[in-house]
Amino acid sequence: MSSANHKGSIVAGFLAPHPPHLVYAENPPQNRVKSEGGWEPLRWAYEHCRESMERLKPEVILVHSPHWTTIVGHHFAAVPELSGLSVDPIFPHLFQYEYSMKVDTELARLCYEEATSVGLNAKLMTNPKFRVDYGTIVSLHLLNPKWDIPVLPISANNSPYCTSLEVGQDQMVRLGEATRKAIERRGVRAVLAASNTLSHLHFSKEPDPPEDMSQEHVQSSAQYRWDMRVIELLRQGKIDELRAVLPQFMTETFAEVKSGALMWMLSALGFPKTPAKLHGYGTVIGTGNAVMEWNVNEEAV
Ligand code: 2X7
Ligand code: FE2
Repeated sequence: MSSANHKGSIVAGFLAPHPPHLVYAENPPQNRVKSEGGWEPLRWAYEHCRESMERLKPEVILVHSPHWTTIVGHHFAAVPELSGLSVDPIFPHLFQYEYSMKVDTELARLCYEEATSVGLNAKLMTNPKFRVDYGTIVSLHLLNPKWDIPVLPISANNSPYCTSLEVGQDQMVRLGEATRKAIERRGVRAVLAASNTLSHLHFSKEPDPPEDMSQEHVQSSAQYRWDMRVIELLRQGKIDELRAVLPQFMTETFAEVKSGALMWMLSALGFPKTPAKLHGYGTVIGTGNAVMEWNVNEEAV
């Protein structure tokens, strides 16, 4: 790992959605339940991310997941190794994953320091028996199935749900800035994973079997059009326009980005006006999932 005397940097950011179906469909040894495949276009999109990860050689992956919800404050995992069985509460028949991950606890401490210094309520999560949520695991697995890079899971404080969209998103902007400063102080090459689906209205009845791709389709044309609009803005680097329409997008499509990961990542990247790469888009039980990448610091490779 780089020395703390050397200034660290964010080498890439990924929009890395976490439907458990994608891990289920891949049949990795860690997942106790097996499938006949499915959702290939999205899984191929993640193959491009895996190639980027090989090239970028990050020393840590930070992931912000909406399924680690914390009521008071933004939490940073600060246990050197976390392992156990993670079961998706909604799709236990698809996701029963035996995980084992090394955590960059020093980076957690620096993130905590930086977050509290800008007035955010933050906490270090030090419970060694903590059960890691499926959102964190799915995004991390899909980006790096070898699990050979330390990680830093970050919780989703539910301020956008119990205060207002504006307060919630403002907190994510500050959390992103704090995260960037912590990475610089830590002296590591970091990748950020925003673990978010876009439009989030989904089917109320699951196909049988779940991987029957003849049943997979967009939930509504309006949702699809919203997803395309958001993706196009990101592809063109029109970040100011994106920020202006995000509240309406969140409200009209129940977009999972409301929980803050996308805003956190864009803020940490300095709201890049460079075009994002779209690796792929696809639906999972009707929700809209875009796999995207920002290389804002390519010269650091
Ligand atoms: O958590 C999720 C999700 N965000 C999208 C689709 C399907 C399942 O779980
Ligand atoms: Fe989700």
